This record gives sequence, C-alpha cells and structure tokens, in this order.
Amino acid sequence: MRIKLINPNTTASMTALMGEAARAVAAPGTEVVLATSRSGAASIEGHYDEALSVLGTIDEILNGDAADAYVIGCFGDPGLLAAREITAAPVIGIAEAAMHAAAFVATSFSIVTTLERTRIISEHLVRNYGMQDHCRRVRATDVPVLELEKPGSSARAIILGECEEALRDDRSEAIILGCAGMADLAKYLEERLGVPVIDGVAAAVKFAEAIVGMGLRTSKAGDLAYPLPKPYVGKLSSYAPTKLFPTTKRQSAERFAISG
Ligand code: 2AL
Repeated sequence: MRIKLINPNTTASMTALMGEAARAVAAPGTEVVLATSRSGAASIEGHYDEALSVLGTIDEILNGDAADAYVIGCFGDPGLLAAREITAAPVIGIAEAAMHAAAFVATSFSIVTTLERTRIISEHLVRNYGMQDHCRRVRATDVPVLELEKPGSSARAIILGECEEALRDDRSEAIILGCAGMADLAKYLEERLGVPVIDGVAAAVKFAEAIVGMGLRTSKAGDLAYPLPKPYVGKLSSYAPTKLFPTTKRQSAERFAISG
C-alpha cells in the first residue's frame, strides 16, 4: 500500500526527518511517499500558520498520484477534518494517532511540545479527541520548531528535562512528542526515561496501515461527505467543489467504492 506523509510546513529537511521515522516502522509492503507543502509557513507555530497551511495539504491530497491513506505530519492536525471531506482514503493526524497509541499502553500521558503559544492547540485537541481523562498535562518547552534540527542546539536537553519533570510532577506513565520535528527523539528519550515515548508520525503510519488493511474508508454519509457544490470566488475560485468532487449521491458512492 502507498501512504502519503504530508508535511504541512514548507521545510523539506523536516519532511526528510519525518520520513525516516515513518519508514523505520512501515511494513515491508508499505511505500511511504513524502510531500512537503508547496505553500505556507516554514514552521507551524500558531493558529494563523495552521489556517494557512491547510491549502498546501489539500493540494497534496488532490494532486499527484492517489494514495491508499494520508498522514498529516504536524502536531496540530491542521485541516484534518477538511482533508477527510475531500477523499475517501483514510486521513490520519499525528496528534490523534499519538494520543490513541498512548492510551493503549498507559492510562496517563503528558504531551511535551514546542512554543508556549502552541500549548492551547494541543489542549484543544485533547478535548476534541476525548482524551481529557488520559492527558495529565500539556508541557511547552519554548523550543521553536526549526531549532529542533539545528546542530548544536540545546533542544534535546531541554526536552529531556521537561519529560523528566512530566514523569515526576504529572505522574504520567508515557510521553507524547508534541511536534513532528521531534520524531527522531523517541528512541533517545525512551532509553533515558524508561517509559513509552510516542512519536505521532510512527503511530499515524501504523494506524494508517491497520485501517487500510481492514479495508476501511472515510464515511461519506454525514459531515465528511464531499464538499457541497457551490461557487468560490477570488483567490480560491479554483477550489470550488463543483469542479473537484462528486456532486451527486451516486457519484459519491462510486468514488467511495474505488480503492486508492
Ligand atoms: C508543529 C509540527 O508538528 N510541525 C510544525 O511545523 N509545527 N507543531 C508544534 N507544536 O510546533
């Protein structure tokens, strides 16, 4: 099967790092195709960055070869539900995958993320995914996303320290890495902390394999149905659903039935 891993930020080196984490866990028959958004912010660190990243992700789903599943590789899961509307192939967000994986191996977890201003994004996701009883705390390190990949950066030590505090003060039993750019830290941290450390990129790839393996596709029966046909104007006129998606129930059912 082919899984397309989309980095919604425009930093190709971060896509490569995520790709390594994805391919390290992918099954032998899984091809992981990497895509870096072609429009938007170099790193996603707030609501504005997130909102503007969604078109780049939509472009990656609509253009190019179809995939059996898509992974949105940013911890805010930006545009996840919109992405699910435009394809019947499963779309998995790394934050939702990480939280579900954590709940399988621990009754409590802490999320260790980047800038303080992104904490609220993770807190909203915890509530949206019904994980309030599992998530003890979201911890921000104030490490900027692009600092994570700078050689000689103190990011690794800061994150390790925050994880140690989480285990001690939150009494959490697992750690979730709150940024796709931390994907290469899971093993390093797990060895030092002695608890499960969950990277959402790896978790999302494995869940995508499982869901595709079960033959499941995104339901088109309700709010995740293809967008309704209507005109769009201005800069977004080419995104008008009329030209892009099935417009009748019958066409929608036909598209739902096509694998890929
Ligand atoms: C992220 C992420 O995963 N990628 C990015 O650009 N920003 N999330 C975060 N909390 O900083």
